[in-house]
Amino acid sequence: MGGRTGEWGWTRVVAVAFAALLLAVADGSGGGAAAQKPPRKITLQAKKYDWLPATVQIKVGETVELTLESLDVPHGLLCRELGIPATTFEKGKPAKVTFTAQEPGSFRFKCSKYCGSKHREMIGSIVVVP
Ligand SMILES: [Cu+2]
Repeated sequence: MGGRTGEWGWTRVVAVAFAALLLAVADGSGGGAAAQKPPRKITLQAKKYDWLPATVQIKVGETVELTLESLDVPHGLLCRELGIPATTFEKGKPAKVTFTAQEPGSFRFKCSKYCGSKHREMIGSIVVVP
């Protein structure tokens, strides 16, 4: 008897999992259509002790793909307010980060990889306009 109950329970688990899978697939195709708009690509270069450009302007809701290039030593990008984790990159080995700004404002980002005496002054900003 106990075994039978167990079998039934298993069948239900499978049925629920299958239903969840169908829902996930349905959701995925819908989201895919919405996400088809390609991200805006911006190249951000770093050199001791500047960001080029120092200010990046984007729009709320816009998905942006930043390509991070170093012109000299290894640097890093960090912008907690926009959810960009510390990402290091070096000359000849660019890194990419993708993010979507959810609200307008001016957000400062900094170098997250010690690169010399004025490392702390290596600050730029991402301006998100409505
Ligand atoms: Cu740096």
